Amino acid sequence: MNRRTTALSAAVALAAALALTGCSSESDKPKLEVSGAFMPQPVMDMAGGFLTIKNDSGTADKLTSVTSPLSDDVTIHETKDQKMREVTSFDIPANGELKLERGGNHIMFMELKSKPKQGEKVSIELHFEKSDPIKIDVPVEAPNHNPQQH
Ligand SMILES: [Cu+2]
Repeated sequence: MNRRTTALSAAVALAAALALTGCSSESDKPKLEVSGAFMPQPVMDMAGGFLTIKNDSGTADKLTSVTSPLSDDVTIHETKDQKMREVTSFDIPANGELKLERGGNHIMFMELKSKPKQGEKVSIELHFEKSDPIKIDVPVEAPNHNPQQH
């Protein structure tokens, strides 16, 4: 084996080691943090839910469903051209965030079992493609509450 071959095989080994490192960091679990959740006090037997999910990792995830004792019919909706449409999931980009806000993407609660009032809290559980489920208590705000308007 001449010197050149030795250097080459060392380089190949190094590249392989780097590739392995790259792989293992990509299989890290997404780090999700939920903030700013609220539900406007429902006026009929349906309600919307809004929140932000921040992803502090290099791994993208997806919000796939939401469950709650408040309703057996909870879906996730996007709004396009002022019309809402059910979707199967929302992307939570790596090192980014998913925002559910008025006039845009939202959680939809139908056929409410009770009508929560302002000041009360609604328990919901968020389900993801990769992360473990996250359970949070969502405060009920005034029917016209909108944190975007300041
Ligand atoms: Cu909707």
